[in-house]
Amino acid sequence: MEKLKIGITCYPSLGGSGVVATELAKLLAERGHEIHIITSSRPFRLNKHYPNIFYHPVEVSSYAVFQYLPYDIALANRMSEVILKEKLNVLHVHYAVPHAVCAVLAKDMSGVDVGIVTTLHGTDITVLGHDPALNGSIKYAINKSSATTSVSNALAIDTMRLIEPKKEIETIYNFVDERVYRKRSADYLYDELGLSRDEKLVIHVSNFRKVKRISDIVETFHKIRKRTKAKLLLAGDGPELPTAIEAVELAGIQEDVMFLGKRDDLPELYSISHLKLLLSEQESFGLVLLEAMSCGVPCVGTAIGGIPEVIEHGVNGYVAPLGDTDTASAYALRILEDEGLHRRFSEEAMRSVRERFNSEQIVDQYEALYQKVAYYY
Ligand code: GMT
Repeated sequence: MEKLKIGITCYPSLGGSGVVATELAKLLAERGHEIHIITSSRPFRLNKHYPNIFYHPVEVSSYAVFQYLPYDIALANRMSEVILKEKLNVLHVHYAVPHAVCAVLAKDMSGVDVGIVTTLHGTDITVLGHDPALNGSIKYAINKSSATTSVSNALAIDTMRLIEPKKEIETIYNFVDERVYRKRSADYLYDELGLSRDEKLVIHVSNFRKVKRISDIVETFHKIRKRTKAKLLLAGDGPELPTAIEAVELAGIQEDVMFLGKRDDLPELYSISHLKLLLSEQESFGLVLLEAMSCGVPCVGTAIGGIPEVIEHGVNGYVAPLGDTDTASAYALRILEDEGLHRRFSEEAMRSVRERFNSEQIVDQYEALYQKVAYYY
């Protein structure tokens, strides 16, 4: 395929959409495309020099007259400069607000018919799509994009229902770098964290926001703990951390819950974990599920949003109704107490990542889309 010049914009420091955008940038660069990252700061996963990847920071000046800094205008301005200076063929923006709206403005400003690909990630539709102050601009940006993708079928359906765009939305699933997220030896963690080999390790990783329903995680674990020797590893940080600490204290299970904070060694943590819990009330995909599955960890999640597209119920994990911690803990115990089932689910989880969420195939899908919408000078 012809090598392209691709602009990528995402949130650089928060969440899975930035992670997916940055990992996509790296894999496209490895394939020889020239990638131009246009963001407010360097994405945290772009932590060293990568050949073929160039970074264009967006800077906004502060003036007394501004009540709010006009970041969106500065972003559109920068995008339009990069389109013209670098002769971009495609601009791929992750998360509709404000990135897709800015891309449309930037294209207009540049006067160049650059292809715009918008990828919807979740709350840009499921939360912001309900906001009357924003949903008109989201619809406009989708209609003006050359192509719009969504990270799950569930999110594509939600978008059609909520936003009613004129354009079709193609699902392109998220992926992980399988070279990083793979099962590996991490026995040193037992000593480092003071864990014992005869207990089951249940892990939850998130940004500890309300949608993650941390109290359900603690309640489910408490029910697991009543039946089997286990520890809950909580990795990540966010506004609901105090709620989690309170729930753990209330349940009196402080000895069995470890608050690990933000971690750089997730593949190692997954490699020693037996089960992952993700009991969110909203989740368009659940990238953390894929990261765990890629390391061979079976998952129990809620049957909402895109989670049932990632966890194949009864094949590599289970999905339980939202808020039903009895069912979630029963499924968890079934996996933890049956070694044969655990082994089968673990192998199926890794197979699923290899076959259904294979990074090579997913990058192929994005490349095919770019080829359809690219503008050639
Ligand atoms: O809105 C958020 O929760 C943050 C957003 C992000 O930027 O990480 O998460 C969404 O995008 C991820 C990557 O596609 C998905 O894995 C998450 O499921 C999705 N979050 C929600 O839908 C709540």
